[in-house]
Amino acid sequence: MFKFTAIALALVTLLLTLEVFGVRSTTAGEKPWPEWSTVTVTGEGILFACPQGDGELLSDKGLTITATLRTSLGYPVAGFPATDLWLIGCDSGLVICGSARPFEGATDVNGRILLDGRILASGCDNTGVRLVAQGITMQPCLPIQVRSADLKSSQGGCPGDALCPDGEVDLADFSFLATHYPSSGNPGASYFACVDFATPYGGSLGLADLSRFATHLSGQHRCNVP
Ligand SMILES: [Ca+2]
Ligand SMILES: [Ca+2]
Repeated sequence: MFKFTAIALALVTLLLTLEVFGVRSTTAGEKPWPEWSTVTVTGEGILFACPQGDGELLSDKGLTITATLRTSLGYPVAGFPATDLWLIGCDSGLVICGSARPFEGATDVNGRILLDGRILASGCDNTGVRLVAQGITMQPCLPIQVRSADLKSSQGGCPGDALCPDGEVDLADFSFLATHYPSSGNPGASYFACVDFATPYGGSLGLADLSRFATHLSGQHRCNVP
């Protein structure tokens, strides 16, 4: 009897210690809480995206996102699947392709995960991106600008530099790029950052921007994820 009581007391003490030091892993179904979770990135950069999913990787630009997810009580969310994580534009400029999920793996016992992947998106957002975990938007806005090859629609469209992507890289997108591409027929083309798809960035568009776009136009790239 004494032995049983001693073991029970030891177990209770151990559990209390784990609770106090926050090493308890959560049970399945607990949600990450933005105020206790952290999201960081190794730097800043500009990422080219395509709704088909063959844009640039974060790591192509030397970027890795580290997320540490914790519950409303501050406990780590272990085993949280990366398929429940995705990025949105901080200024709502990106249209994410269906239920596309760019990341793989799961959080470790500390609720931590390193993220690399491509963004399956249309649109453009030069203000940055935020991580979303099971529909819950995390903070802060990370300094990663995203520019997709799909910015305009061939069905109806929209005027000037307004963006109205339709999920497909098509001639409407090419026509829009051409309005900002300097040429003998368009020497005074104005710079527009959302079509500046490749290095060097800034100043005016160049062959690298046109070439990158062209490979996605010729392949008839579109959002195929329902
Ligand atoms: Ca389009
Ligand atoms: Ca460029």
